[in-house]
Amino acid sequence: MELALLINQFNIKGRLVTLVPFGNGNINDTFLAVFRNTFTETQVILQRVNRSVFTQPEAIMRNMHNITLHCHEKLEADAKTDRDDRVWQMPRIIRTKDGADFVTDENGDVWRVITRILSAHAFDTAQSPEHALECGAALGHFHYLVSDMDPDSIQDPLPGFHVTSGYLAQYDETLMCATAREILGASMEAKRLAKYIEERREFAVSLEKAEASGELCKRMFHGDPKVNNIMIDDFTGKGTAMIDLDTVSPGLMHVDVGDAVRSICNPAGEEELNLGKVTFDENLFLAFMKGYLKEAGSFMTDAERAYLYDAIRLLPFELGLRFFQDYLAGDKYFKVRQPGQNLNRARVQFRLCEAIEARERSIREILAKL
Ligand code: GN1
Ligand code: MG
Repeated sequence: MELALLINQFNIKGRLVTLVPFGNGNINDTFLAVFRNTFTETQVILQRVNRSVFTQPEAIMRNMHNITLHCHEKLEADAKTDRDDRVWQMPRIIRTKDGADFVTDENGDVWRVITRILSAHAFDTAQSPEHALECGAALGHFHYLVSDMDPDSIQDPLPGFHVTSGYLAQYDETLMCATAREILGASMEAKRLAKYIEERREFAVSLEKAEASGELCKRMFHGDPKVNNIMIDDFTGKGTAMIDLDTVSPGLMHVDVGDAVRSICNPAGEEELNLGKVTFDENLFLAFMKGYLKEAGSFMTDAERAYLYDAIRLLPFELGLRFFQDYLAGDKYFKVRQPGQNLNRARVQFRLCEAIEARERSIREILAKL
């Protein structure tokens, strides 16, 4: 179906004047749509949910309905008494003219429309320590927002998401396939990454072990809090919203902190080709943690604090492993614009993981002082 016909099924005032691809997401297809009438304009986000990743897109939409309902009520109640110098926001689902949360097209694809957070932007890399601090505050505030949600109101959006042992098993399975072994055999760099993985199998399950022993417990988490999912107010420079709510579900808060840190503290970003530029910036890290703890420090347990370093080391490793497995499997999961892109993404994450390992002592010192 033509996109313009599709979006006109949603209840949006005005006439459609622009519909263009938007953002840098690796999974869903995202468009910006602008509607105008004689005195104002409305900007919304149109998205096709990636069905090969989210195999139950209707469940994703039910989750989003429940999450936004819960958080909007809380945001509105807080706004009445809040003396904070900012307004926290969250996108809202725009319904169809028939009152549904989404449209299913003739191919069975699920399309949704959500509000755009206006006068705010997300960046692909951290711009400054102040920006990192605001990212921390936004994630911490998000954890506060979802902290009292009923986990049973959420259906697991991606079973096994952020279970590193599962990704190792998937990687091993991929390597059983002859074409994957050929791809691996053809590149020195790929062989180097394979060795890197082998040396870290034991460490890769440390958080899973802590969870199994009861030291760490799941709470509601975001699942994908990378820097370009955190909206910053254009006028004040303050964090205002977390977007991309598809993976919000019960999970370890460490995973969120680790994932945000791996994307914020590497100023070169996820697509850097020159590995020499990939580093772990301790100033950005300190700023991020300060912002996070200001909003979420009060409900973080000692055990959670004790495992933060492991999470910070694990998340770039896990993402590197996911990119590398996808490269060997023929780029089936993450969108690529050129061949070898997933291999390079894996190189970046593993280099970042190395940089973190080299700075273990000072990272632990920073954490201990917070
Ligand atoms: C994917 O869709 P996007 O780009 O926000 C991925 C994350 C990765 C991220 C890396 C559901 O997120 O887990 O960290 O790419 N999301 C899913 O850029 O797999
Ligand atoms: Mg996402």
